[in-house]
Amino acid sequence: MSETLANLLKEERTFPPPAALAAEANVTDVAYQQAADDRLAFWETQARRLEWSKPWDQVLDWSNPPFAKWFVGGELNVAYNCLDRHVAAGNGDKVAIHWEGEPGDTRTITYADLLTSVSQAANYLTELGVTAGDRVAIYLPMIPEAAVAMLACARLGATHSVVFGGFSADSLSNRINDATAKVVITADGGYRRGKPSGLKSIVDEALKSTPSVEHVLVVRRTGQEVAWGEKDLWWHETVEQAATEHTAQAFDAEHPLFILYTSGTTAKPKGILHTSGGYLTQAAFTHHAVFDLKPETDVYWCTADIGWVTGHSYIVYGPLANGATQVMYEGTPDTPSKARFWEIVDRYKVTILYTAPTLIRTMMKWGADIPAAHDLSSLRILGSVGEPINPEAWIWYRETIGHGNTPVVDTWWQTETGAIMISPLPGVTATKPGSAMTPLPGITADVVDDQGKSVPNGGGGYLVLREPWPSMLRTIWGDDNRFVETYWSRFDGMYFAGDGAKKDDDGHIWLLGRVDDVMLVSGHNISTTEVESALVSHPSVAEAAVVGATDPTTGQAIVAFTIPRGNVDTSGEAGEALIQELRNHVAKTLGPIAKPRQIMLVAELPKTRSGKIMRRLLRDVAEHRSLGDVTTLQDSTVMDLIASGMKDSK
Ligand code: 6R9
Repeated sequence: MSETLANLLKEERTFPPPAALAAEANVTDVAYQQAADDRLAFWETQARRLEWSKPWDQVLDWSNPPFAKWFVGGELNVAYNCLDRHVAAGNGDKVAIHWEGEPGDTRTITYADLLTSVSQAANYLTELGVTAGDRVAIYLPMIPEAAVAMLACARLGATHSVVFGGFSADSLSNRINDATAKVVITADGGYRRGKPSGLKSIVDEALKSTPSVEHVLVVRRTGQEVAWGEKDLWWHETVEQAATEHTAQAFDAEHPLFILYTSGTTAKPKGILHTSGGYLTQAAFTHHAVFDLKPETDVYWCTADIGWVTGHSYIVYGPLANGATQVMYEGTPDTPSKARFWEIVDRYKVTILYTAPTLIRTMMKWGADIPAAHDLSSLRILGSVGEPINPEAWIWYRETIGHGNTPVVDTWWQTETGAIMISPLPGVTATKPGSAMTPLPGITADVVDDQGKSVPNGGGGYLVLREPWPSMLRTIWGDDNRFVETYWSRFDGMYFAGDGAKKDDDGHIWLLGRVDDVMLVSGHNISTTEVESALVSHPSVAEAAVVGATDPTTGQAIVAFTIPRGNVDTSGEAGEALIQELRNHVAKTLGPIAKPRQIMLVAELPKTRSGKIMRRLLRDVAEHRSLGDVTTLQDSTVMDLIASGMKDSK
């Protein structure tokens, strides 16, 4: 970048940890020192959180970078670590999952129950011929069987590939074929927005072009009519009839655990491969440290879908390895009413909530009176993941949901990193709204310039990771070259995350969005995140997405798509006045260079199923092009709405 990424937004507020929480915190600042003194010894200590059948001979083999091996020679079973050992320790009756379906049905599942179900699934998958190293595709709604299926695969050493329920038949068959999956585990359907959605019908469509699939296991969730073929088997007639005892076998620390596809910007999704020992070590450590999890008393709730990496690491593997009690919810936050989340927090007395900025901003749009009508006093830690959280959304989260004294941990990581990398520690860090703050103990992150040189405090550039970490991706499934190309070729000897970032004057890290999204306006690099945060800091704005559109005079010009808060009048002249006010507000906050050329008031933004704004599609709209690939879009009607609004405003 000619000039560094813009360093425009100044945030002066800081929030130290509550004294009582700090006094009892799982992890203190000593951990940073220990990890700095001897990083590998630090990770060895963390690996001892798990039960290994055979200890490792070497912590890290980095003799063939970027292909890492962690805990070389060690053996363990991932599912055993998530289930059997808790039951063996006398915690079988402890609730693992308080599950709530969207229609209001509930299930309470103890660790012993979960072990039984996973053993049955492992036994039946074995009967179907699934053995260690085989791939199994999982295409399920947010029902307990999703976790059961993943853990049953882990138990057998079969590699799971979870595909978001709701991805198209095409996306599903591409992923099945790339991994040559032998079995697909699905359901007749699931509940979303008050209606049963079909899943089995999409699998049927996908299976027209997936020669590797031998069997389809179908969970009955909605009871809807489904077509039935010779590969199809009902879960309740097979798995639920299988033997309830299963002895887990240990696998090598580097045994493949799962593949998870990220779409990125290119057409062909990347199958990110994670392995066993290092992955589970870091998932368990970070869940313990970042959420300060007290397994005896906490009730933890991560609102992510299991089809996102967040669901893998922070619904299934991290929390269960730590013996947590958690809530799992099937549906959307506005069904049957916009109070659904707060009813759940109140009902189960949730203490730790982990959600995404998109949801926080949606709640802001709906208004503070909805959460205010519920008792949220049980909450003690709030987490955020998936996108940069705008400072105003951060403050709103802390004030409105966290009754003004609950630490907010903004956690930066990726499918590729497997677990949280940059985040405050709730008992240690004095947080700044909008900053992910510092790398966790044992992690070496940095911000570098074009040449790969570390930028000084106050500077901006590219986020990199300098040293391998236990839960790092091991490769892209079937494509080592692409793994090296994508992540390890931009800067010598460093992992390139693809995110822009800056260091503030204290050296704290601020994420600025994907580098592909950075705008170049009259020779200045301006980050989408900073302009979006400036917009969200206006009291009339709930959410904003900003893109650079080609402009004859400035090269690129800023075009903003803005969702007003619920109570704001946007009709006719009032709308026009608001747009002018917002343009001036951005210019005043960030400087005239960042003043948007155009602001559109919209009702929705295009998002992926994991809630990330798809700026690529907005760029297509802003530049009057036909839309690119929309298959990962959560709701495809959104784009028609936005595109027609765009024409009207011209
Ligand atoms: C866990 C997850 C990864 C990308 C990542 C970055 C963005 C995630 C963030 C964040 C700013 C945070 N991202 N967390 N940006 N602050 N706290 O989201 O994985 O779906 O692979 O996405 O998400 O751009 O590179 P994944």
